[in-house]
Amino acid sequence: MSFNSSKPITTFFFIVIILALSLTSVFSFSVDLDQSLTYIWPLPAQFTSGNETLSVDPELSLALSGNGGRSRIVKEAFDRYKAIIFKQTSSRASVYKLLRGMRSGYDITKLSIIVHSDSEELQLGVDESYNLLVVKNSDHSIIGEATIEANTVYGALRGLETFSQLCSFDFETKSVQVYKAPWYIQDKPRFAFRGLMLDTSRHYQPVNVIKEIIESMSYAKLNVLHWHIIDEESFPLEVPSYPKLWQGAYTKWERYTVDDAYEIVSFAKMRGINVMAEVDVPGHAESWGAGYPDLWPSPTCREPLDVAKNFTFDVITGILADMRKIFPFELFHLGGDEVHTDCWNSTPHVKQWLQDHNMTTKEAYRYFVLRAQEIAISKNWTPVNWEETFNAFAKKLDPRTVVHNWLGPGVCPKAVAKGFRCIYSNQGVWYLDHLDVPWDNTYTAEPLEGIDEVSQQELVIGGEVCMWSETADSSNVQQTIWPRAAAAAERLWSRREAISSENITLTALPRFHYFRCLLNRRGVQAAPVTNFFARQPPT
Ligand code: CP6
Repeated sequence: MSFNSSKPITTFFFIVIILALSLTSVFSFSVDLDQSLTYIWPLPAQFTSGNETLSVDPELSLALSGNGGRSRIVKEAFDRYKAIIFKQTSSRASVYKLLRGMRSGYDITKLSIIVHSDSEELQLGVDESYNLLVVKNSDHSIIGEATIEANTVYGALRGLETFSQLCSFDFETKSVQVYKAPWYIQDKPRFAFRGLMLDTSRHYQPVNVIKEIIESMSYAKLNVLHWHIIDEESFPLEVPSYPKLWQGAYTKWERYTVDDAYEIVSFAKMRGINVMAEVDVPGHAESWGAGYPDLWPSPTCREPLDVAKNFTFDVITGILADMRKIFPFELFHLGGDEVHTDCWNSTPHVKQWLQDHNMTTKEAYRYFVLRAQEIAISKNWTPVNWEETFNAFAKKLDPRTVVHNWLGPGVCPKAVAKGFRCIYSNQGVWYLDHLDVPWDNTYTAEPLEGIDEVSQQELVIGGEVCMWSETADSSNVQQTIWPRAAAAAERLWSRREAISSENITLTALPRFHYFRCLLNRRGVQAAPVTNFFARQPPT
């Protein structure tokens, strides 16, 4: 499928950018500290800038063309970004313009967006590349003003985000300016999977809060919301096939209807973000028994789910059938972590079943995981598991399984050596509820650490920061996610050479700080960068 290939954009426009990039001697990945108003986060793959300042018309118009030229996704994104860019511009700007006797005194009055493909399919590896050019509007210029060119609408969204970060409000002229123009930017992500996990079982998160989180993810170019919907503490999701399951919610208000879930998925798609749902079996599922106590091996052994009953797998089949209608993303997370099987052995009917099937509890764990995987695969999903399943029985795991790291940094090198794909989430640095982890540890964590072969590196599809919510609800979730999620976001988007671990106080910290403030300006409750050395006043 063409949208999956990362073939370069081949048009006249592309050639102009290549020329600009190769002719300019300032091909810099480092950032000048004195140019504090044009920071971009995450850093684009390639860019050059100049030393002109351009003004942007608050009535900036959109010229959308190409096969994707009728895309509602792009049009709505343009409107959102326009509101962000001109937030501080007076609604009387056009009056000022008249008073100053200008017809159009602005350097940039139009944003052209060219989208080559009309496919809006959003899957892993979708082409998110874009070219962005911001030059002065002049009668002699063939390619004037601001232009974004992308293969897909999702590339256009990433380009819009970058364009919005180039625009800053100037408090002298009370207008929006682009500093350091002309800009030539060629950008694409380093990893296809750039995730944030949100746990809605330990604390319920209202739908609006989930949407705010998704919106803020798009600012950092994160592209997967891993929705850890259900766990042992609560079962908030409506499952029509087994309508008593959401009796496991904390209260009848702390629930998601099927319509809520649809709304979250479509809200995310409008921002180029996939939703990977998780049903964590068999170890994190006690709440399922509130509605269906038969899923518990016994009233005193409520977890792991009863491996001895077909009913358990009927319920999993029903849940996955209902969820398949909501979640179109090809990856589906089946958990599989922290399975403590002791009480299977001390429950008479389970013990009998183990004997009848000649299984140890470890083998029964494997049997459970593989049977759940088969259900997901039969629904055309690719299963993802936390790393314990790989650690316990790599040889028996379906080779399509994506191994999700969390226990320290070690498993991805082992998994990719065996041909599995892997997602990096080392808990020591990428678990956001570990508040004592300084931002630079999050930033310098490297998903490809310990993997030298290129063919194996390619199996690491990306990484994910995790927001476990034992200690976070809607009152503090955003300030726990941000700013450290942004540190991981740059690691996952930008070229490894461009964001080396050396000198980050010079190359990353000022931009990181600036991005944190940008989040605040956009209404995201991002916490201060705590281990920031003395903040320099702007000069
Ligand atoms: N819940 C589930 C959790 C954790 C995991 N799975 C977890 C374990 C240790 C830490 C943080 C979170 N709360 N379902 C592990 C993947 Cl330190």
